[in-house]
Amino acid sequence: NAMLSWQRTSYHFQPQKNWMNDPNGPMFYKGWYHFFYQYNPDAAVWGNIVWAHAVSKDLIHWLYLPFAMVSDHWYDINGVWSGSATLLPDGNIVMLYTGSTNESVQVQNLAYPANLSDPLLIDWVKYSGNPVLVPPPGIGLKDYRDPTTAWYTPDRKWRVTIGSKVNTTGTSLVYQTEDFISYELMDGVLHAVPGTGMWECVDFYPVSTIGDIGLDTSVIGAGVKHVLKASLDDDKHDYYALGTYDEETESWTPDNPAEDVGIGMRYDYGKYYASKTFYDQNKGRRVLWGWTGETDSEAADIEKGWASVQTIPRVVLFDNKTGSNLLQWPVEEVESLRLTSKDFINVEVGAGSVVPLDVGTATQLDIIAEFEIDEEALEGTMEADVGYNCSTSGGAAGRGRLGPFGLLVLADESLSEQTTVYFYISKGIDGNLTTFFCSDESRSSKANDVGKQVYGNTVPVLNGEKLSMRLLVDHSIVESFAQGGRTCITSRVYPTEAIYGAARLFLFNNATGASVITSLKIWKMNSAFIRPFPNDQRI
Ligand code: DQQ
Repeated sequence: NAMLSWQRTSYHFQPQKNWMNDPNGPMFYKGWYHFFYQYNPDAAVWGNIVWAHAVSKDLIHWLYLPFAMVSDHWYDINGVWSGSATLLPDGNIVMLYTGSTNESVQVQNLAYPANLSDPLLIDWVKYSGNPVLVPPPGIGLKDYRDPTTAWYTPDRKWRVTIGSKVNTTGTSLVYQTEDFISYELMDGVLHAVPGTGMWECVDFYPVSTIGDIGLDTSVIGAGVKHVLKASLDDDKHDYYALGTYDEETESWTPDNPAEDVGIGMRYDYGKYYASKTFYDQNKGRRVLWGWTGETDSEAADIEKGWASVQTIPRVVLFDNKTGSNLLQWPVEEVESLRLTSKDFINVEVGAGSVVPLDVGTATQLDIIAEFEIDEEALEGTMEADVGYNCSTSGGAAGRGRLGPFGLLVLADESLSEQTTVYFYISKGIDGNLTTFFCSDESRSSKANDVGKQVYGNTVPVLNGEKLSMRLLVDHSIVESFAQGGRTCITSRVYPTEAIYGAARLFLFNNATGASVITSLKIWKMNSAFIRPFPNDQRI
């Protein structure tokens, strides 16, 4: 439907039509980034799930390939569900995925490339002895899915973890294998958190505490922490925690039990789910993929004929300044889409004002902005807005002493539509400041049948740091990163006025008691080439 075509993104990965969900099996192989994804070939709603496949040289421009795996055996006839790739030291590639069987039981299956000399890895073979794993005693037949990338242990065995739940306790089982065909279930679980429900798409990987580099999945030892991430089926958010992995007991312990998996930090406080990392040996980094679903109605998805986008892949690092969170930042390759830029230096935004930023059409942007709040106001203010909450304190329209201030993106000239991304500072009686980073969708669209939430959370700001944000704007998605990626928010929005040439950009400051000084650099972004692989160029 051409009328809804402005909602398509221009540089985010999405299929040409129909439904997409989780990222699967990402890897770098023989010069190509491979990306698989949950896909419905028949409709713009979830169902009939196959593994679709695309390749890229740079994680930005993509070529669609034929489906890698479809439902064609009793053990995956109800769906080829999520899974992960493991690159073996001998050059082989192992793909483990969940099949939903003819009886809708969740089992784990093994697949591998038919031809390792094909850099495109077009053909995949399912192991003849599938399934290789079935739900063990005590685990529900439908609570057993999404195997991780395997890691290699000092006792020369591979280990894989698979999310599940026992009653309402979310957990992840660990298996040991030498050949990916026969497995031994380990005694203890990797970890479990009461009340968190089914853990989908578990991810488990090391991060370096001593250098800004990515680590391959099997790295252990000094200078390493382990991240455990679960996608909570009950509330559809991706939660992570930092902790220590003990390969003897095969268990993981959170650094801070109050910030455990599912009750603490999220990768992203907006619309973001079923994410997965991989180690990119090409650039020595760990790259995170995450799925952003629609927040409009199913009827609208059917009408427009497609649903979902993937966020721009993010590099994940341990934040050794705070020591307590990750940093996520869009891969550097996205900067190759930057076209002309405009700088705005030391723009004063008075309390209660809106300042237009003349960048012309503002549908495809990369924005870097720094904010300094008036020192005197900051110091002169006594207690302010203790108990502030992005979602419940009135959003961008709610006025406090020291916020909100930030950007209005995907706005029309009259501001009848706007998506806001902002900081809000609250001050305790002890003088301590807490900074919030939020995104308000409540006026993002005149349409009634779309989700319009106010998202966000606190963001750590260290002494001497300016407030900073980076935004990637692409028609109907806004990815926002505060303080170098300590807190991230993805908004899926459906403007009806602020589209094409009518989309504008503004600064705003709704604080009652402080002005802010802002400096920005704003790039117009090119579109990415995302299209079928040209037949005649297949090797
Ligand atoms: N999506 C897949 C499952 C996974 C869920 C099915 C998460 O494997 O648990 O499409 O979105």
